[in-house]
Amino acid sequence: MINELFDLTGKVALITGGTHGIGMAIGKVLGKAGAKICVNDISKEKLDACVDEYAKEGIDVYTLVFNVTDENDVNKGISQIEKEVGTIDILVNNAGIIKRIPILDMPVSDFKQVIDVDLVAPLIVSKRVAPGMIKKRSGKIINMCSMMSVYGRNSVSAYAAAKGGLKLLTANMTCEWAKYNIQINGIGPGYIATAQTAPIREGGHPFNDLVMTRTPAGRWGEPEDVGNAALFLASKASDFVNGHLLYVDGGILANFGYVKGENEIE
Ligand code: NAP
Ligand code: GCO
Repeated sequence: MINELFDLTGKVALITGGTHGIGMAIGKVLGKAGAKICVNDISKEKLDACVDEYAKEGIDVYTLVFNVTDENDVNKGISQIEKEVGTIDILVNNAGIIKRIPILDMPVSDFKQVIDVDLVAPLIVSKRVAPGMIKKRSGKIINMCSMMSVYGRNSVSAYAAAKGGLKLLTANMTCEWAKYNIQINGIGPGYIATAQTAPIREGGHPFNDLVMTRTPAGRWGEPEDVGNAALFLASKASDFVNGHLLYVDGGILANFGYVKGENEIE
Protein backbone atom coordinates (compact mmCIF):
# COMPACT_ATOMS: atom_id res chain seq x y z
CA MET A 1 0.00 0.00 0.00
CA ILE A 2 1.29 3.44 -0.92
CA ASN A 3 0.48 4.86 2.52
CA GLU A 4 2.71 2.27 4.18
CA LEU A 5 5.69 3.92 2.44
CA PHE A 6 5.11 7.06 4.48
CA ASP A 7 3.84 5.47 7.70
CA LEU A 8 6.12 6.41 10.61
CA THR A 9 4.14 4.60 13.30
CA GLY A 10 6.49 3.31 16.01
CA LYS A 11 9.31 5.67 15.03
CA VAL A 12 10.87 8.24 17.40
CA ALA A 13 11.80 11.54 15.75
CA LEU A 14 13.90 14.36 17.23
CA ILE A 15 13.70 17.78 15.59
CA THR A 16 16.20 20.28 16.97
CA GLY A 17 14.87 23.83 17.13
CA GLY A 18 11.39 22.51 16.45
CA THR A 19 9.33 25.03 18.40
CA HIS A 20 8.31 27.10 15.36
CA GLY A 21 9.12 27.78 11.73
CA ILE A 22 10.46 25.01 9.55
CA GLY A 23 11.21 22.73 12.51
CA MET A 24 7.62 22.81 13.72
CA ALA A 25 6.29 22.15 10.21
CA ILE A 26 8.53 19.09 10.05
CA GLY A 27 7.44 17.95 13.51
CA LYS A 28 3.79 18.29 12.61
CA VAL A 29 3.97 16.32 9.37
CA LEU A 30 6.11 13.54 10.86
CA GLY A 31 3.73 13.41 13.83
CA LYS A 32 0.71 13.14 11.54
CA ALA A 33 2.53 10.26 9.82
CA GLY A 34 2.61 8.46 13.15
CA ALA A 35 6.05 9.28 14.61
CA LYS A 36 6.53 10.12 18.28
CA ILE A 37 7.79 13.72 18.10
CA CYS A 38 10.56 15.00 20.35
CA VAL A 39 11.42 18.68 20.06
CA ASN A 40 14.37 20.54 21.51
CA ASP A 41 15.04 24.23 21.80
CA ILE A 42 17.39 26.49 23.69
CA SER A 43 14.40 28.39 25.10
CA LYS A 44 12.10 26.73 27.68
CA GLU A 45 9.51 29.44 27.06
CA LYS A 46 9.30 28.56 23.37
CA LEU A 47 9.20 24.86 24.19
CA ASP A 48 6.30 25.39 26.60
CA ALA A 49 4.51 27.54 24.03
CA CYS A 50 4.84 24.98 21.24
CA VAL A 51 3.08 22.17 23.13
CA ASP A 52 -0.38 23.65 22.47
CA GLU A 53 0.48 24.24 18.81
CA TYR A 54 1.37 20.58 18.34
CA ALA A 55 -1.67 19.53 20.38
CA LYS A 56 -3.92 21.34 17.86
CA GLU A 57 -2.73 18.71 15.37
CA GLY A 58 -3.32 15.90 17.85
CA ILE A 59 0.40 15.54 18.52
CA ASP A 60 1.55 14.96 22.12
CA VAL A 61 5.02 16.42 21.72
CA TYR A 62 7.92 15.53 24.02
CA THR A 63 9.98 18.65 24.74
CA LEU A 64 13.49 19.05 26.11
CA VAL A 65 15.70 22.09 26.65
CA PHE A 66 19.31 21.76 25.59
CA ASN A 67 21.82 23.82 23.68
CA VAL A 68 22.79 21.89 20.56
CA THR A 69 26.26 23.47 20.59
CA ASP A 70 27.07 22.09 24.07
CA GLU A 71 28.27 18.48 23.81
CA ASN A 72 27.57 17.68 27.46
CA ASP A 73 24.10 19.24 27.22
CA VAL A 74 23.40 17.23 24.06
CA ASN A 75 24.65 13.96 25.54
CA LYS A 76 22.46 14.41 28.63
CA GLY A 77 19.47 15.38 26.50
CA ILE A 78 19.74 12.46 24.11
CA SER A 79 20.26 10.04 27.02
CA GLN A 80 17.07 11.39 28.61
CA ILE A 81 15.13 10.95 25.34
CA GLU A 82 16.48 7.40 24.90
CA LYS A 83 15.47 6.58 28.50
CA GLU A 84 12.04 8.25 28.51
CA VAL A 85 10.93 7.86 24.88
CA GLY A 86 13.20 5.40 23.09
CA THR A 87 16.06 5.16 20.59
CA ILE A 88 15.87 7.96 18.04
CA ASP A 89 14.97 6.65 14.58
CA ILE A 90 14.73 10.00 12.77
CA LEU A 91 17.00 12.96 13.55
CA VAL A 92 16.35 16.34 11.96
CA ASN A 93 19.24 18.74 12.55
CA ASN A 94 17.11 21.82 12.04
CA ALA A 95 18.31 24.28 14.71
CA GLY A 96 20.12 27.19 13.14
CA ILE A 97 20.95 30.86 13.32
CA ILE A 98 22.01 33.50 10.83
CA LYS A 99 23.86 36.78 11.24
CA ARG A 100 23.63 39.18 8.31
CA ILE A 101 26.86 41.20 8.67
CA PRO A 102 29.42 42.09 5.96
CA ILE A 103 32.70 40.19 6.36
CA LEU A 104 34.76 43.26 7.25
CA ASP A 105 32.28 44.22 9.97
CA MET A 106 31.62 40.75 11.39
CA PRO A 107 33.35 39.98 14.69
CA VAL A 108 35.15 36.63 14.47
CA SER A 109 33.18 35.58 17.57
CA ASP A 110 29.94 36.06 15.63
CA PHE A 111 31.31 34.04 12.72
CA LYS A 112 32.28 31.23 15.10
CA GLN A 113 28.85 31.30 16.78
CA VAL A 114 27.09 30.72 13.46
CA ILE A 115 29.52 27.92 12.56
CA ASP A 116 28.92 26.37 15.99
CA VAL A 117 25.14 26.27 15.69
CA ASP A 118 24.78 25.58 11.97
CA LEU A 119 27.69 23.17 11.37
CA VAL A 120 29.28 21.88 14.57
CA ALA A 121 25.96 21.24 16.35
CA PRO A 122 24.67 18.82 13.66
CA LEU A 123 27.95 16.93 14.13
CA ILE A 124 27.58 16.89 17.93
CA VAL A 125 23.97 15.72 17.87
CA SER A 126 24.52 13.18 15.08
CA LYS A 127 27.60 11.70 16.81
CA ARG A 128 25.45 11.08 19.90
CA VAL A 129 22.37 9.75 18.06
CA ALA A 130 24.07 7.59 15.40
CA PRO A 131 25.23 4.77 17.72
CA GLY A 132 21.61 3.91 18.52
CA MET A 133 20.78 3.84 14.81
CA ILE A 134 23.86 1.70 14.07
CA LYS A 135 22.78 -0.78 16.76
CA LYS A 136 19.29 -0.97 15.20
CA ARG A 137 20.76 -1.07 11.70
CA SER A 138 18.23 1.57 10.77
CA GLY A 139 17.95 5.36 10.87
CA LYS A 140 17.24 8.60 9.06
CA ILE A 141 19.27 11.78 9.51
CA ILE A 142 18.13 14.98 7.82
CA ASN A 143 20.51 17.95 7.91
CA MET A 144 18.92 21.33 7.30
CA CYS A 145 21.18 22.85 4.68
CA SER A 146 20.23 25.73 2.41
CA MET A 147 20.55 27.12 -1.08
CA MET A 148 23.41 28.91 0.66
CA SER A 149 25.12 25.52 0.73
CA VAL A 150 26.07 26.35 -2.87
CA TYR A 151 25.46 30.10 -3.15
CA GLY A 152 26.94 33.08 -1.36
CA ARG A 153 25.47 36.51 -1.05
CA ASN A 154 26.42 39.77 0.62
CA SER A 155 26.42 39.64 4.44
CA VAL A 156 25.81 35.92 5.04
CA SER A 157 29.42 34.64 4.91
CA ALA A 158 29.28 32.67 8.17
CA TYR A 159 25.92 31.16 7.34
CA ALA A 160 26.96 30.12 3.81
CA ALA A 161 30.27 28.71 5.09
CA ALA A 162 28.35 26.66 7.67
CA LYS A 163 25.67 25.45 5.29
CA GLY A 164 28.28 24.62 2.65
CA GLY A 165 30.16 22.59 5.22
CA LEU A 166 26.94 20.89 6.30
CA LYS A 167 26.38 19.74 2.70
CA LEU A 168 29.72 17.93 2.75
CA LEU A 169 29.31 16.72 6.33
CA THR A 170 26.12 15.08 5.08
CA ALA A 171 28.16 13.37 2.35
CA ASN A 172 30.74 12.18 4.86
CA MET A 173 28.15 10.85 7.29
CA THR A 174 26.80 8.89 4.32
CA CYS A 175 30.23 7.45 3.51
CA GLU A 176 30.66 6.20 7.08
CA TRP A 177 27.11 5.23 8.13
CA ALA A 178 25.15 4.15 5.03
CA LYS A 179 26.47 0.61 5.50
CA TYR A 180 24.36 0.40 8.68
CA ASN A 181 21.16 1.15 6.75
CA ILE A 182 21.17 4.76 7.86
CA GLN A 183 20.11 7.29 5.24
CA ILE A 184 21.65 10.74 5.74
CA ASN A 185 20.38 13.51 3.48
CA GLY A 186 20.13 17.28 3.44
CA ILE A 187 17.27 19.59 2.65
CA GLY A 188 18.11 22.88 0.94
CA PRO A 189 15.21 25.30 1.40
CA GLY A 190 15.12 28.37 -0.80
CA TYR A 191 13.49 31.46 0.65
CA ILE A 192 10.88 30.38 3.22
CA ALA A 193 8.51 32.66 5.14
CA THR A 194 9.65 32.26 8.75
CA ALA A 195 10.92 34.42 11.61
CA GLN A 196 14.44 33.97 10.27
CA THR A 197 13.64 35.70 6.97
CA ALA A 198 11.11 38.20 8.31
CA PRO A 199 13.73 41.01 8.47
CA ILE A 200 14.37 40.74 4.68
CA ARG A 201 10.79 39.92 3.66
CA GLU A 202 8.56 42.33 5.57
CA GLY A 203 8.15 46.10 5.72
CA GLY A 204 8.73 46.65 2.03
CA HIS A 205 12.31 45.33 2.18
CA PRO A 206 13.74 45.33 -1.38
CA PHE A 207 15.03 41.78 -0.88
CA ASN A 208 11.42 40.63 -1.07
CA ASP A 209 11.25 41.91 -4.66
CA LEU A 210 14.45 40.04 -5.49
CA VAL A 211 13.09 36.76 -4.12
CA MET A 212 9.77 37.21 -5.91
CA THR A 213 11.48 37.77 -9.28
CA ARG A 214 14.33 35.27 -8.86
CA THR A 215 12.02 32.46 -7.75
CA PRO A 216 10.32 30.93 -10.83
CA ALA A 217 7.40 29.77 -8.65
CA GLY A 218 6.83 33.48 -7.91
CA ARG A 219 6.36 33.10 -4.17
CA TRP A 220 8.13 32.59 -0.87
CA GLY A 221 8.11 29.02 0.33
CA GLU A 222 6.03 28.00 3.33
CA PRO A 223 7.44 25.91 6.20
CA GLU A 224 5.04 23.15 5.18
CA ASP A 225 6.72 22.95 1.76
CA VAL A 226 9.90 21.93 3.58
CA GLY A 227 8.02 19.67 6.00
CA ASN A 228 6.59 17.66 3.12
CA ALA A 229 10.08 17.06 1.70
CA ALA A 230 11.22 15.96 5.16
CA LEU A 231 8.42 13.37 5.27
CA PHE A 232 9.84 11.80 2.10
CA LEU A 233 13.39 11.72 3.50
CA ALA A 234 12.15 10.35 6.85
CA SER A 235 10.16 7.52 5.27
CA LYS A 236 10.72 4.14 3.64
CA ALA A 237 10.13 5.85 0.29
CA SER A 238 13.70 7.22 0.45
CA ASP A 239 15.51 4.09 1.63
CA PHE A 240 17.94 4.21 -1.33
CA VAL A 241 18.40 7.99 -1.28
CA ASN A 242 21.64 8.86 0.52
CA GLY A 243 24.05 11.76 0.70
CA HIS A 244 21.59 13.81 -1.33
CA LEU A 245 20.72 17.46 -0.92
CA LEU A 246 17.06 17.93 -1.80
CA TYR A 247 16.35 21.56 -2.69
CA VAL A 248 12.92 22.93 -1.82
CA ASP A 249 13.28 26.31 -3.47
CA GLY A 250 10.55 26.98 -6.04
CA GLY A 251 13.18 26.64 -8.77
CA ILE A 252 15.43 29.53 -7.71
CA LEU A 253 18.62 27.48 -8.12
CA ALA A 254 17.54 26.51 -11.64
CA ASN A 255 17.07 30.13 -12.62
CA PHE A 256 19.77 32.57 -13.67
CA GLY A 257 17.14 35.26 -13.84
CA TYR A 258 14.68 36.77 -16.30
CA VAL A 259 13.24 40.08 -17.36
CA LYS A 260 9.97 40.61 -15.47
CA GLY A 261 7.01 40.09 -17.82
CA GLU A 262 8.85 38.19 -20.58
CA ASN A 263 7.17 35.12 -22.13
CA GLU A 264 4.22 35.35 -19.75
CA ILE A 265 1.04 33.60 -20.90
CA GLU A 266 -2.17 35.49 -20.02
P1 NAP B 1 14.16 30.04 12.94
O1 NAP B 1 12.74 30.50 12.90
O2 NAP B 1 15.22 31.00 13.29
O3 NAP B 1 14.25 28.76 13.94
C1 NAP B 1 15.51 28.24 14.27
C2 NAP B 1 15.31 27.38 15.50
O4 NAP B 1 16.59 26.93 15.95
C3 NAP B 1 14.66 28.14 16.64
O5 NAP B 1 13.71 27.34 17.27
C4 NAP B 1 15.83 28.40 17.58
O6 NAP B 1 15.46 28.52 18.91
C5 NAP B 1 16.64 27.14 17.37
N1 NAP B 1 18.01 27.28 17.87
C6 NAP B 1 18.89 28.26 17.56
N2 NAP B 1 20.03 28.06 18.24
C7 NAP B 1 19.85 26.94 19.00
C8 NAP B 1 20.68 26.23 19.92
N3 NAP B 1 21.93 26.63 20.20
N4 NAP B 1 20.16 25.15 20.53
C9 NAP B 1 18.91 24.74 20.26
N5 NAP B 1 18.07 25.36 19.39
C10 NAP B 1 18.56 26.46 18.77
O7 NAP B 1 14.59 29.41 11.56
P2 NAP B 1 13.78 28.72 10.36
O8 NAP B 1 13.57 29.72 9.29
O9 NAP B 1 12.62 27.94 10.89
O10 NAP B 1 14.93 27.73 9.85
C11 NAP B 1 15.12 26.46 10.41
C12 NAP B 1 16.34 25.87 9.74
O11 NAP B 1 16.20 25.97 8.30
C13 NAP B 1 17.63 26.62 10.07
O12 NAP B 1 18.70 25.70 10.12
C14 NAP B 1 17.82 27.55 8.87
O13 NAP B 1 19.19 27.88 8.66
C15 NAP B 1 17.31 26.68 7.76
N6 NAP B 1 16.88 27.40 6.57
C16 NAP B 1 15.91 28.36 6.65
C17 NAP B 1 15.52 29.00 5.47
C18 NAP B 1 14.47 30.06 5.44
O14 NAP B 1 14.32 30.72 4.38
N7 NAP B 1 13.74 30.30 6.52
C19 NAP B 1 16.09 28.65 4.26
C20 NAP B 1 17.11 27.67 4.24
C21 NAP B 1 17.48 27.05 5.42
P3 NAP B 1 15.15 29.99 19.52
O15 NAP B 1 14.06 30.59 18.67
O16 NAP B 1 14.72 29.73 20.92
O17 NAP B 1 16.45 30.76 19.42
C1 GCO C 1 19.31 35.34 3.59
C2 GCO C 1 18.30 34.30 3.97
C3 GCO C 1 18.75 32.96 3.46
C4 GCO C 1 17.73 31.90 3.82
C5 GCO C 1 18.08 30.60 3.25
C6 GCO C 1 18.09 30.60 1.76
O1 GCO C 1 19.58 36.23 4.40
O2 GCO C 1 19.81 35.22 2.45
O3 GCO C 1 18.09 34.26 5.37
O4 GCO C 1 19.99 32.64 3.99
O5 GCO C 1 17.64 31.76 5.20
O6 GCO C 1 19.23 30.07 3.79
O7 GCO C 1 18.24 29.25 1.37
